[in-house]
Amino acid sequence: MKKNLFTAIVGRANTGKSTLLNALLGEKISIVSNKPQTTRTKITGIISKGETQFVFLDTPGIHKPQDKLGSYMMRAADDAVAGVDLVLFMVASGDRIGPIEDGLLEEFKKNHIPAILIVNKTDISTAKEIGDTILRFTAKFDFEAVIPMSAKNNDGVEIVFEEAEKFAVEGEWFFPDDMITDQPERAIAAEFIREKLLKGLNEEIPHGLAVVIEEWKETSQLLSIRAEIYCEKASHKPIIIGKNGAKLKEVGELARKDLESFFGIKVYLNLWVKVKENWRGSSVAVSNMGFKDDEI
Ligand SMILES: Nc1nc2c(ncn2[C@@H]2O[C@H](COP(=O)(O)OP(=O)(O)OP(=O)(O)O)[C@@H](O)[C@H]2O)c(=O)[nH]1
Ligand SMILES: [Mg+2]
Repeated sequence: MKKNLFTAIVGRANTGKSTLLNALLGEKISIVSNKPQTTRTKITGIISKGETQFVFLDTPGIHKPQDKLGSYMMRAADDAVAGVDLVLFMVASGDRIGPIEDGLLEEFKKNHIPAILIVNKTDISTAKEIGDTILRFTAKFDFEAVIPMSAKNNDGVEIVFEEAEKFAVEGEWFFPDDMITDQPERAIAAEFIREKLLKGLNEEIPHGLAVVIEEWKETSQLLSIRAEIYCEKASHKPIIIGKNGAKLKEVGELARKDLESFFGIKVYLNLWVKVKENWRGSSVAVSNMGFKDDEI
């Protein structure tokens, strides 16, 4: 008998939600960085195992939106939570309950959504800290299960499948059994490039970056991609390009390797940097960058 399960992974920024999605999939589909608010939209990971098709939805970390992009991100997270069979509520060991966590737990209660508490980053935490974190959160909400884990070290990930499967519902699968995501190829490519930029640049610049794929040509031997990197300030452009183009070259090399391994074909990557002042504050610009509500 076939079963399926829709699960959203939610929590504040930087707790390790995307790392978990990738660990569940055994493949990198959702980009990861040490900067908060890395994930900007809902990312689907599909795993078909035995009788069950698991559909995990990685979501943008919950935060108080400061601009139109932030509002879009929070709508994407809300939208992912609505209608799922189960929520994986992720905190990092040592986290306290703030307004963000309170708000989410209230939402689960109000909508009667079962939730599993995931306490991540146990590899950098003491047993006492892990225990205290569990006590703090379980005192606030009646979780279906508690899973301490290190998503980064792939430790505890199998238990997520075991616990989540209990909430699977009988029914046909929604996706072909070899499909791992419903993200369009271009969106995946743009994200892989953005990840390398996030890693290579510090603080102020990454939040104002967007990557748009302008050209995509594929032959049997070569995938040729032209992408435009948008930043918000003219002063950011030379930093992204680097001395004699060194930074952009480094980003391009790293992204190309990831793209080649993901798409299984040789990739030619052509990157351009453009300035679009304050695009995150404009609904039209946010939508033009590919963040369209009808796509959530
Ligand atoms: N030590 C440790 N670090 C982790 C673990 N899981 C994730 N990280 C790190 O935490 C940072 C954030 O990880 P992400 O997976 O991008 O977090 P996220 O919750 O998706 O973040 P947003 O998309 O910004 O909401 C990265 O530097 C990860 O490498 C873990 O189990 N242990
Ligand atoms: Mg993320």
